[in-house]
Amino acid sequence: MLAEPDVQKELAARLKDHARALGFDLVGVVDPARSAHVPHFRRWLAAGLHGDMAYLARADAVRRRGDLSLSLESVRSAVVVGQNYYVHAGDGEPDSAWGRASRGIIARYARGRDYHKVIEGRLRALHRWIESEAGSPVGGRVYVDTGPILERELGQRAGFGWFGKNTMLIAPRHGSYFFLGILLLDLALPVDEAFAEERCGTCRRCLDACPTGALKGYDANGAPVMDARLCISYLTIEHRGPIPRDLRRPIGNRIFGCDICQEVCPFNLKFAELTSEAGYAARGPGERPVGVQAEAGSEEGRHPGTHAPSLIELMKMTPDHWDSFSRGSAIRRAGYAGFKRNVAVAIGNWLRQVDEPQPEAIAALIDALADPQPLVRGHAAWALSETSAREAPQALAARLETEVDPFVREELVDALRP
Ligand code: B12
Ligand code: SF4
Ligand code: SF4
Repeated sequence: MLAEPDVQKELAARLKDHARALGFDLVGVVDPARSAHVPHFRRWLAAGLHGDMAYLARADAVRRRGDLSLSLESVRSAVVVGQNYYVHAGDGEPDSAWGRASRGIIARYARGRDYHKVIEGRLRALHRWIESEAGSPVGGRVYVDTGPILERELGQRAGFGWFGKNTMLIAPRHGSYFFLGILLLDLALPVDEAFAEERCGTCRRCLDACPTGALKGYDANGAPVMDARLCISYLTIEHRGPIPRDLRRPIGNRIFGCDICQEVCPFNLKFAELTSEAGYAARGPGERPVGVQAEAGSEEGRHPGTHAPSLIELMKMTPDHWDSFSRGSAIRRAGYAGFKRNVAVAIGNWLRQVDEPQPEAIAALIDALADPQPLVRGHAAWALSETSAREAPQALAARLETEVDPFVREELVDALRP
């Protein structure tokens, strides 16, 4: 008969095999000891670097980040998983919208099915498996970016990798294109060794490539710092209001999220491999993500998909088309107005670069001046001001005559300035 520690060791080994069979690429177990990174997190909040992500700063949520037992009182271990999501256009190019300013770039993590759904379901299956192995109920709780947990710190403690200067957790033989998920358990398991090295060395490619200067390098404690208020991912997904004017141009044609600081990272250039998860693949026009069901009675099929979508078509999306485009996808988080705001900015950045007239794009922007959402109207005004189209000043002036929203008026006045 095996001694108790051997039984636990054997269970942990089988649990890891089972997690891999469920589609996870990385798996480790950590002690639910108090977080060592919470003081850094508090300093980050105190400096206001989280922008308007108020949910991060809630006092109870900050306390829970420091102490996993506030999320599961009886927690005795945490299983940490990582799942590769690397996808590219499939035509041999790393990204088919690179260098095609009339197309939008959607960050890789959001081109297919919403990862929260995929990973949550698998972690629940892992939990059920543990209960069946234990022969009795085991308390457990699942998190995938769905609660106040410092997931990257747990990933580092599980031995996955180190914090790069781009603030990503980087696994030495995988790179950083992986999601994290956590299963808290009321079951003691042998823990893995934390990843103790830092492998960026003198490299600073991500710092140099970030178009907005959001990455600030390591601080005196060895923690990488990001000013999220400048990050394109924050601006195009989390931020609810207008995009600050000076940040609109650097966004280029990135309409949801940003992968630049991962694209330039030598660990991704060398090790990134396509994910085996079919659900994460980009979708063609009108397609739903793999695994997402059609909604009865809803209008399907009227969107350009996530594979280098045409900005003009995105700009013309109605709320119904948006509903079908974003269903079952992480893209939904931006909301209809936020997403169209991003598309308007990208169109402005495209039209600034081209000499040939683009009547369809101009017409879509002029229509957007009458959008019910002030956020969309305001950014459409900015986008028109970035063009040399003859119709633009007339359309802007006409809108100014009837516009009542103060933000949109300000944008219109600014756009009309010579
Ligand atoms: C808020 C958030 C964002 C914000 C802020 C990002 C940031 N860098 O802080 C925004 C909207 C910008 C964002 C963007 C993205 N995100 Co995000 N995001 C989160 C979320 C919900 C919380 C992160 C957080 O608390 N940030 C605050 C900082 C202070 O904490 P931290 O990043 O966890 O880690 C810090 C400390 O641990 C500390 N630290 C590191 N080493 C040391 C050493 C010492 C001694 C000390 C004291 C501290 C210390 O420094 C780290 C960075 O500042 C997590 C999910 C989660 N619950 O953790 C996902 C998460 C971090 N995001 C993820 C992803 C995929 C992205 C994007 C790639 C999406 C995209 N393509 O657009 C980008 C990447 C941008 C980037 N370079 O980070 C993944 C990252 C996976 C990975 N391999 O790292 C996560 C884990 C979601 C998931 N479940 O998979 N995100
Ligand atoms: S995700 Fe983009 S904007 Fe944000 S830090 Fe990385 S390169 Fe900069
Ligand atoms: S690009 Fe260089 S500095 Fe940045 S995370 Fe990758 S290895 Fe580190």
